[in-house]
Amino acid sequence: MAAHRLRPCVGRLFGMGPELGSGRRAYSAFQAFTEVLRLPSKQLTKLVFPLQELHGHFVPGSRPDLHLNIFHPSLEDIARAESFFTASARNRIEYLTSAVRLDHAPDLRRPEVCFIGRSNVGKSSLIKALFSLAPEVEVRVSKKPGHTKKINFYKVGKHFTLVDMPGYGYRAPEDFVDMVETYLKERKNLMRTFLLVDSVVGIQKADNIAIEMCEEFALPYVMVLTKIDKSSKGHLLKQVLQIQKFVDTKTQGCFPQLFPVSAMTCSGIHLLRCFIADITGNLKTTGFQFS
Ligand SMILES: Nc1nc2c(ncn2[C@@H]2O[C@H](COP(=O)(O)OP(=O)(O)O)[C@@H](O)[C@H]2O)c(=O)[nH]1
Ligand SMILES: [Mg+2]
Repeated sequence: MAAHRLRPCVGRLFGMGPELGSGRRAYSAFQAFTEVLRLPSKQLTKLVFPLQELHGHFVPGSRPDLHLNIFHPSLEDIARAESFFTASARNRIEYLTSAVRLDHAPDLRRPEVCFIGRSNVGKSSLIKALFSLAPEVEVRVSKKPGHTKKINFYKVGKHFTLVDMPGYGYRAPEDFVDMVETYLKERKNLMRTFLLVDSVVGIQKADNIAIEMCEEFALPYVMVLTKIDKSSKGHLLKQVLQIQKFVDTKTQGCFPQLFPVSAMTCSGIHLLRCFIADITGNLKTTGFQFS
């Protein structure tokens, strides 16, 4: 299936030639933050802080309203966060179980974060990219794209659980509302919902289902913009500004800072790992100006 074809964080990185962008060495090269730290600063910013890099492309003095520094951890904090996502005998990262209804969900004391979004927005690919330091984890993808009908739970050591929700929109399972709505409304250990929006097309009608749910249940949620490698810089800038405006003017519970990512180039993945480790209470970064 399509998601299998996408090897996270490979290729097109920094516009590399094919000899660098493919092959095993390149595949592993930027997974580990120690390698990232060796990059020249411009490339490091592009990989680790994609929003900041985009911001640098605005005409000086135009003051676009992007929030860049609400969560802005140090490189040391990002490196620390990585340990939570690195599988070892003492930090087991694994697929736990699937559920079709909340009463089938594991009763967990650990904090939980979940990922929701339209079918094909890139949920499974993002989860794979987040888990690229734990390559044994089997990220469940449905045989046909957009057909994830179950809520999938992944255990990240003793620290937190990451939850992949069924996609909505095109061919969404009929009982989607039952499943997702009940989960969002009633899951006691849910710390944050990550709402994925495709950066190529921006917020679509179907995305409003999830946005309205999060707003209605007063959930704290975060907008993650996927597939940022696919657009030209100009197109991406336009979309990001539009989405930022939407968040600023139309939402209450949405975290004001956007998280652009690419599962393909690994852009934004290290920062997102750090944010997850932080909001689940594991990291205690100095990255928040306020929370
Ligand atoms: N170029 C690019 N393609 C992506 C990215 N993330 C996902 N895709 C592709 O988008 C399609 C849907 O991805 P998938 O993760 O299965 O979406 P899901 O239905 O939300 O789980 C697949 O063909 C992926 O290869 C990305 O960051 N960049
Ligand atoms: Mg999926």
